[in-house]
Amino acid sequence: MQWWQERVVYQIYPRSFKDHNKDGVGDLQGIIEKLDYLKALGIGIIWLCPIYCSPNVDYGYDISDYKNINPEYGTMEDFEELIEACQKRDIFLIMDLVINHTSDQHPWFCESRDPESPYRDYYFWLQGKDQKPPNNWTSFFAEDCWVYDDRSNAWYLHLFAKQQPDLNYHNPAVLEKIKDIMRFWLDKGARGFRCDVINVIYKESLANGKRKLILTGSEHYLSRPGMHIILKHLNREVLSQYDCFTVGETVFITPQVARDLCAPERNELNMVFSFEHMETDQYIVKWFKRRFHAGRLARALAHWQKELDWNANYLENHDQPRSVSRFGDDSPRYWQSSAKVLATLLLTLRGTPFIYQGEEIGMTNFDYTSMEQIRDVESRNVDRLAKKLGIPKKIRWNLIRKTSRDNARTPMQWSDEPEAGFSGGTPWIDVHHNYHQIHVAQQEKDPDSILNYYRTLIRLRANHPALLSGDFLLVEGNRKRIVFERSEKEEKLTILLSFSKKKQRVHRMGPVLLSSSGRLTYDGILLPYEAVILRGETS
Ligand code: ISL
Ligand code: CA
Repeated sequence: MQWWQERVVYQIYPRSFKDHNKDGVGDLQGIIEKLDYLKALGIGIIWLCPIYCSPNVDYGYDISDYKNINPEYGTMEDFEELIEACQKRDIFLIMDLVINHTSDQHPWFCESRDPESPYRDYYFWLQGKDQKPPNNWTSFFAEDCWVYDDRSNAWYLHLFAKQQPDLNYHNPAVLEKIKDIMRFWLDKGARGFRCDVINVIYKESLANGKRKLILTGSEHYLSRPGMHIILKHLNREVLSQYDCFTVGETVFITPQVARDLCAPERNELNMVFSFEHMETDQYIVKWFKRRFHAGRLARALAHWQKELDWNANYLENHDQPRSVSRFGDDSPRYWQSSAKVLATLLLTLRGTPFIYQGEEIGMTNFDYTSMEQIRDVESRNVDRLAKKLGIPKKIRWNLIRKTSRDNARTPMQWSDEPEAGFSGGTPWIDVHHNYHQIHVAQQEKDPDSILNYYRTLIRLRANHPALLSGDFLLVEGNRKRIVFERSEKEEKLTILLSFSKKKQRVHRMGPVLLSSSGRLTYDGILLPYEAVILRGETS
């Protein structure tokens, strides 16, 4: 096995993790402060969301300088100290590689607004017809894909926010710059990259797209052959020279393309994040939620377990609502038990587990009451669009509440001190009021806490070949429970997960390796929201 298969990854959204200098914004020194906490959790890799200079329209995903640290987060010396502090604890660090677009404040883009500039072709500058944009594409963030620029007398393309112009990979100079940036961070000691929306980087054509409810035009840039060529190039020229790994964020990806991207002999990426399981509580698009159904989740997960040899497993990230609020039950009665069920699921699937900050203490969706508290550009755009369509305020708010990316971006709840111990100042985004009940300090003390359960699971995964490298087999997946097996030579484990508020009879036998309720024997009755791992059961 590779080190990136054995280790567990922890994702940090630096802005909301830990504020060291008390200015309300999380920072690199804050992360250093918490490395021992992460070590004790048992993780082996940190994925750091973007920490580069950024005007923060999309909080770091709009980069204005790829080789410097956003002063809000610290300095390059802080970064070097962080790398060293990680190395001391045998923790590897991977960076976020955001190369589909830059910020509109990036010098390349500023220059490119001049039609004569050598940077002109770094982006897509096109003439429209009759005051209309060059094509009919629509963006990921509920707005048009083109902005007209007076100075340039032309339109530029942006698949995300207006302030995130897309880079043009038909221009070889762009790729050279990206290679240089990658080497820069790898030379500083980074051990790889999470590659932002990597399967949209190559625009094969700029022709009109088939009209669709979302992402009109995407057939011209989703997973095109040109993407494979670029990734092979980056791998050959840069990545293969280092002991590092990549995980691609791949939107609307099919298993076939994912297999191609990850096939060792093709030398492109090592793993991908797929989204099918995140869509199991949605109608068509994320803004229309339907009731969660564990059977659908099980089938989506099993589908990818079967199709790929190795998965990047996750239930949360900085773009998604909190899993306990979404797939579990965040009411006081079932909050703890359902969070443990989800923890068991995440840590016992075949693949590399990715834990998102706060997931390990069961943090929940925000309790905000108004749009004023929302910081996310996507949510603001969606609200604006919905308003334009005449959708009443109450319905709009309901939509935002369930789907906003800010659900995952409330400050990490460290203690019940003011501002959840996140900051001594006023946080850039409101803290959840439930921090008095849900916080790290309390869970450190409580042997039955979600946090301590995560620690146990991570240890278990490291010590059981069946969990590390065993085959996966879905036995059962329905509204009430998910049952699957992991097996490797002599060892076979059966994982029973209840998604029900009622007890249920599930006939399985074998000694208990771990149960979320703490019991040591299993009598055929699964308790409400209980997780049980049994030894040696054959199906
Ligand atoms: O956020 C989403 C669902 O809520 C996705 O549509 C998301 O925009 C998509 O997965 C791409 O995400 C990545 O690139 C974006 C950035 O805003 C996200 O934070 C990042 O994870 C643009 O860089
Ligand atoms: Ca700070």
